[in-house]
Amino acid sequence: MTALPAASLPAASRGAGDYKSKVKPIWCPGCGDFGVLTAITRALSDLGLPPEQIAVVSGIGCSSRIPAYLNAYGFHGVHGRALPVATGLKLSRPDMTVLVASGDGDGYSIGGNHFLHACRRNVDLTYIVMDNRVYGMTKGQPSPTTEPEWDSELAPGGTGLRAFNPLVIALAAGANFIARCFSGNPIETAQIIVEAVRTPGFSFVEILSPCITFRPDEHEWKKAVRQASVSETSDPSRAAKRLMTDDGFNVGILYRGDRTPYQPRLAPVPDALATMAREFAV
Ligand SMILES: Cc1ncc(C[n+]2csc(CCOP(=O)(O)OP(=O)(O)O)c2C)c(N)n1
Ligand code: SF4
Repeated sequence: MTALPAASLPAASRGAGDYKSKVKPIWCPGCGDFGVLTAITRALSDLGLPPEQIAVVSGIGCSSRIPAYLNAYGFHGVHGRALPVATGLKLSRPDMTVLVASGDGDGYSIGGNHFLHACRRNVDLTYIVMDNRVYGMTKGQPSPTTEPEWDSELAPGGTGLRAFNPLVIALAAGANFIARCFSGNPIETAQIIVEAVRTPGFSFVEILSPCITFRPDEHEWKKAVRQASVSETSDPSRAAKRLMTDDGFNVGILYRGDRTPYQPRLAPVPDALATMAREFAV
């Protein structure tokens, strides 16, 4: 858990910089995750949320370091387990805005099962996955979104395995908001994160975020990404068709539904627990 957020300024005087912590990122210079950090801080400033009302939960990976760089509550947890932690937090503290940060290895491989059930449960969370199609932190193994033919020292000749499409999976499993962004466009990404947070239910934001160290070929992404030529839809069958025929580089909000978020009524806290909570309150 990272430190308590710094004391709040009045909403009007809070800029994006006020959502950055004093911890300096140790990402490789040029890593796409810098753009994601910029986009998140800008989105939080646009939303005008007090830092003490925000929690950012992550797993393990270069991308999952992001809570430490934000001025908000943070939980840098266990590999692949960010979503269950965030789900518990949101259900017990519905007043908090909860963001979840992950990578394609953390979120789709070891955490893949939690991804399906988080979409299905539709708890009011914003799930940001920094997809670089590789395990960056552990030095370049292929992930579930790596192209089958990607040739590398650790997978000579490529894996030959079909890459999965996280957006289609999210749609089929019940996510209420689905978008794709590019870390090289932090302003547009911030606008989409704002929409994701404002849309009730489980919002999934896939951000193409190059790993310039183990996938230097991803420098080319800036030429490949384009604004989706069609506007968002609330029709799941139209969204599915678009996503199945998409080359993976259309950015924008692709789907927004109107499912009611899952938020069971909280049971009253038993006396003994309430006493303990008072004793340990900070
Ligand atoms: C239980 C467990 N298994 C494996 C690891 C090793 N490990 C750490 S990060 C990581 C992959 C991270 O990849 P990704 O989520 O794509 O993040 P990136 O570093 O690319 O941002 C792995 C396999 C671990 N920390 N814990
Ligand atoms: S290894 Fe890749 S993902 Fe990790 S910090 Fe470096 S560029 Fe970013």
